[in-house]
Amino acid sequence: MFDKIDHIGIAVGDLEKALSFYRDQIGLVFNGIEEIDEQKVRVAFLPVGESEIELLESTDPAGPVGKFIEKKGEGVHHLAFRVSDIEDKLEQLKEQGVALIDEKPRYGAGGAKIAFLHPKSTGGVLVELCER
Ligand code: CMX
Repeated sequence: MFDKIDHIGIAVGDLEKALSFYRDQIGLVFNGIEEIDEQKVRVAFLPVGESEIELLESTDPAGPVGKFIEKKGEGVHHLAFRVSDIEDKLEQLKEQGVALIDEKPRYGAGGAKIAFLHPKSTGGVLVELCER
């Protein structure tokens, strides 16, 4: 059903500081920064193997990442699975009783279609479906 881990999202207080570890110290390739107004975040993607690390810096304390950092501090924020036919997957999961945050996909970083599942259905992990 899920093809692979597309990316792991990490909430950070300061993108530049986080890059000094992920890019400069452990040497991951840095593919640039994108601001996603709708999500109130600035993100940096760093591919590693078949997946990517997504560093998320909040641009608004009231946004989802700002609220997460205020409550839990910096750390792993979400796990994104690559899927095909995201609309079908959302429909199937809904029929199985999984709590969806997004009933319909929206557009995320890099123009991907994304949708979130609620952590109350996933063992406390914010899960994203991602179709590229
Ligand atoms: N991981 C695990 N649990 C999380 C979480 C996360 N990232 N974010 C929130 N939660 C938990 C909270 O701890 C809380 O649990 P309890 O009810 O047990 O206390 C519950 O979810 C509700 O959280 P909240 O702080 O009250 O926050 P909201 O209800 O306002 O929103 C959520 C929570 C998940 C619906 C919201 O953050 C959301 O819509 N997230 C999806 C969008 C997002 O994260 N975008 C940024 C990513 C950008 C990108 O990759 O494109």
